[in-house]
Amino acid sequence: MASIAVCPGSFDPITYGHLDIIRRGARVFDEVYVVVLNNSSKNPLFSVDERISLIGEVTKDLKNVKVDSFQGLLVDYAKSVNAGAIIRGLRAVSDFEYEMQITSMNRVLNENIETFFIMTNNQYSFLSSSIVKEVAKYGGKISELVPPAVEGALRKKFDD
Ligand code: COD
Repeated sequence: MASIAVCPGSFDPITYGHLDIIRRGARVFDEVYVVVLNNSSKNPLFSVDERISLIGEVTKDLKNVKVDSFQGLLVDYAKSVNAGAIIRGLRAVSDFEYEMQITSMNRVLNENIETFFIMTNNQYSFLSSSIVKEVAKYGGKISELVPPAVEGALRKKFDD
């Protein structure tokens, strides 16, 4: 039976940190669904369609990665694609409390879906979508933080 995982997030926008987690997850699982979901505590800059399009562009070389979006609970999405695993990234101790909270909640909602954590690559340990947006907003260099397609999309957002 194929091992199927979902890699959920806001991806607003996708960064090299996210991409590293997706690539490494795709080496472990047969199929990985990268799914854009709503995080109720965040106010996104990019629309869901824009985020999906950017993720699709930067993961197009990964043949076992599919990109999708979902309105609702992550565990319901995972069940709909027969995924038995959720992949999350961990950057620092500061991520731990939040990740533990959502992992425990997801387990209460569906005890058959296991969460797996991938430790950040050292070079991306400081990287987040919020930091990238802030640097881009004030015209700073972001070429080492996001793929060229994402850099272009950010420049366009802030130039408009
Ligand atoms: N290095 C490694 N990992 C990274 C890096 C980096 N530099 N940057 C981000 N990551 C990881 C994050 O730790 C996370 O695991 C993943 O990449 C995605 O990050 P974000 O910030 O894009 O996504 P989040 O954390 O906003 O996603 C939260 C969800 C949208 C998944 C969550 O809110 C959710 O599941 N919403 C749906 C409703 C639901 O089911 N709620 C119940 C559970 S609380």
